[in-house]
Amino acid sequence: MTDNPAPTWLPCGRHRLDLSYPRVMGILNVTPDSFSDGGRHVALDDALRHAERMLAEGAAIIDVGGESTRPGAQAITAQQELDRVAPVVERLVCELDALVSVDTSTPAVMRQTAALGAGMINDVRALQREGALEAALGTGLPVCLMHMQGEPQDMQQAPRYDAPIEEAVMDFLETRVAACEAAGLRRERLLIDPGFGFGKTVEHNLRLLNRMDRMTRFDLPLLVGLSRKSLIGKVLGRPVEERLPGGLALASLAVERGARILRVHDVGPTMDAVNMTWAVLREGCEND
Ligand code: 7PJ
Repeated sequence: MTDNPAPTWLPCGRHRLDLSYPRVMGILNVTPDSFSDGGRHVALDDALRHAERMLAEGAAIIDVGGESTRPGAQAITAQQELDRVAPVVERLVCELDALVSVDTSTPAVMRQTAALGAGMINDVRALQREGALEAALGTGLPVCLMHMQGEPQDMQQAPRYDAPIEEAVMDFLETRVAACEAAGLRRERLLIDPGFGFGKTVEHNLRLLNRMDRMTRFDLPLLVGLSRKSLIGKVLGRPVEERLPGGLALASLAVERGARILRVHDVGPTMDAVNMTWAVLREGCEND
């Protein structure tokens, strides 16, 4: 098994996240469609119910995202993003006492959701937007730094790298971790994510997962998002609603390669896959 000496406890606002074993992060998308006009309150209640179910199934974190980062997605304003995300964060914190992570690159969203009780920042742009580093620093919350090449609008248009993909990703993350530390963000507050599907071909994604054990040299908690992604569709020829078995295989491999947080849509099945994988890895470890 991959020994990952990353810190065991991560302080996340009012919560402390135990990372001595792999944890599951449930995805809660607050998309524009679900928040149109009169459906707003219904959609908010639906989102809360979905989060409640993911928590009951064992999710340690609920990741709330208001800006679509899917390939080809269009940009939205900070206010639009805040209007989508803030009411959900507030209710998740107050009504469910959930550990909420906010999937955002927007400084104002980081600041305001932290004030509402969010416990983690998940930034697919690794705090590269203007003012994001300072905003994240001001919240005192842990931040997940993800690798992405390009922007969602164009990242999947023939992505290519001059170095082997795992080297390119690790170089980028090393640079971002250094920039964060230079700005005063403590290393104990950082997590890293190779960013599967973000400016990467199927071959890049497969190779990156296969060599992901190398990323444990950062001694930082490793977060991965593979759930329902198009690499599963492309390898298996499955539409998005039939990608769970493929996703569970990837989740299991990711845990073996050192992942400590799995960002997924299907919390219950992923818990079983992860816990089963961990039982085997831990047994091997204890008998050494
Ligand atoms: C990821 C994410 C990921 C992190 C999305 C999708 C696209 N955040 N946000 N890692 N993916 N940290 O879920 O298909 O892989 S949105």
